[in-house]
Amino acid sequence: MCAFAAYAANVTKIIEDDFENGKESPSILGGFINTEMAEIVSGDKSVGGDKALRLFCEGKKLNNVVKFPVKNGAVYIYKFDYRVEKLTERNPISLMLADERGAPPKYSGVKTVARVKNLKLSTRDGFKVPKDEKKYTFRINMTQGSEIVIDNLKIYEIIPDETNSYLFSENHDRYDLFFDKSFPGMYESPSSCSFLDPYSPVLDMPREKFFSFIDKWGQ
Ligand SMILES: [Ca+2]
Repeated sequence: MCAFAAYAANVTKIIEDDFENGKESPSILGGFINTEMAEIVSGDKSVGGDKALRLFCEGKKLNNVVKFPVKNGAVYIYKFDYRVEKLTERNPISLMLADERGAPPKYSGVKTVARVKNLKLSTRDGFKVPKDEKKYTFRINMTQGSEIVIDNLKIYEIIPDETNSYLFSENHDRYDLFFDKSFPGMYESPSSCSFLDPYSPVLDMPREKFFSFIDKWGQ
């Protein structure tokens, strides 16, 4: 018997992979990984557990290692552990939404990892897909000459609904501090993808409950 209320927010697990199943790992079987640029490594080469995924890009023009279609208006949150093994003058990988031409939507940004070698680190962030008519993909791109081992890759999709859509403003200039009407004056809102947990109870909170300190005069 469950003592808690049923979880209602519209969250889908796209990938949750520790790569311990090797070539049978869900993200490889699911076709999310371009296996020409990826291989399973184990033992000392791993980042967590016995196995992890090494991504490399050796002189190939095509550098797109992860790509899947995303839904307009949805939010995608990713997390993973990593260790950079080979660095160039650029960031080893970049994560982005891309339109059909491969360009990021306005103000969506391109996320990277730390340019630090041989240290186990973690990252988390995400994107809001514009609510327009274009088709977008979520991509992880490799820089030529780079190598990185990743593990515990998690990507979640949140479809904002009538309860929680106030938490997710459209992409905007981060210096336009009054664009986000729910959180005016803040560079990062409490639902920023860099800290939001996809199973946070905040996603089940209507605006009136979240802003319980705001009285009927809006003060
Ligand atoms: Ca692992």
